[in-house]
Amino acid sequence: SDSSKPVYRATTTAPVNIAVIKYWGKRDVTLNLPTNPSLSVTLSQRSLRTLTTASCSAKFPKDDTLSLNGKPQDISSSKRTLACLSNLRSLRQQLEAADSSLPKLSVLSLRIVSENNFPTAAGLASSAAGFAALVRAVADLYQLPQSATELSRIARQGSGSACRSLMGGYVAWRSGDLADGSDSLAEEVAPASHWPEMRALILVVSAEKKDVPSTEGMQTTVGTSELFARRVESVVPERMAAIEAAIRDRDFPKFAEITMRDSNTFHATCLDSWPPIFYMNDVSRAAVRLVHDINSAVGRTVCAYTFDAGPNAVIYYEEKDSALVAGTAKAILGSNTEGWGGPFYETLANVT
Ligand code: 2P0
Repeated sequence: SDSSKPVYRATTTAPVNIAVIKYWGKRDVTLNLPTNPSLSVTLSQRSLRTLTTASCSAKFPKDDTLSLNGKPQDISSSKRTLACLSNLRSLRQQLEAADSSLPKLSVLSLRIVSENNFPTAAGLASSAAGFAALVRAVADLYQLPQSATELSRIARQGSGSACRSLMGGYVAWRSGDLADGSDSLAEEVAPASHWPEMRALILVVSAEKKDVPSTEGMQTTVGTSELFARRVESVVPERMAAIEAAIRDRDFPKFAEITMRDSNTFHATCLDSWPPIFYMNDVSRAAVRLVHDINSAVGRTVCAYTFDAGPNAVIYYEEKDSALVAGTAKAILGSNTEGWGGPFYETLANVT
């Protein structure tokens, strides 16, 4: 009877992360192995997050199910979701094989229910928080002993950037050398508490779905951009070392310059792709000019922009400059810019 078939359940949240050294390019599309390392700041779960509940039971229908924002998703056509679930099931099977007193959860079908509190697929890193939450929820349900870094290997197969959302603070994704991806992992460079003054303001220029999906855009860039090779060979390795030092020293001007330059280099390789790819628009460019204008008017670097695969701006600044940066950005962009989609999110980067 159904009463002898318990429902096991775990609920978790995962935050969005915003890269300051961008992941763009895969050396292996199936395993999501990147052409270069990347580094991100994890945002506060209080503002942007995915909430996921994973449950399993012998009562459930035979096939695993996943719903996102109330809409059922077709898991069987998502190789990435299947890869994550099969990796997690094997880890659970290992536990069950070693301890026969454990319930055999690995043979039960899963029901995963996920909800974002921000626009999906609008260049707001929804896949990062989504797959990180999925992996964390099932790992918790299965009571897996693996560390966040070990789980990042699984989340990476869901979406590359998801591997960086399993940790707080400043997180590096080491690209790794091995063909099987076992050394392509995320690690915390510094905890949130190391630099708690960091803030991020998200300027939502458009909540529409983006034009060119990341995977497709990356492949076009890898295959056609001449600037891209130099980015991978020398530009990113030097910037990774420099930004890790800036984070260690809490050197905001240095952190800011590297962040802005890497966003610009990433979008330059997009423009250099054939056919060219555009993610930034006129409103994005107005935000770039505003950040440079604020910095030059103040006479020191108080804010830094970065843009992902979409037009939305993320502006990093320190708490002490909050009124100056967030106040000015809202006053100018919020009221005067045509095509402004809003809303703004001010988020404590870093405090989870
Ligand atoms: C990043 N982006 O580092 C970069 C910067 C967009 C621009 O990671 O194909 O959704 O799932 O591995 O992770 C967006 O790419 O791509 C991304 P997949 P993902 O955050």
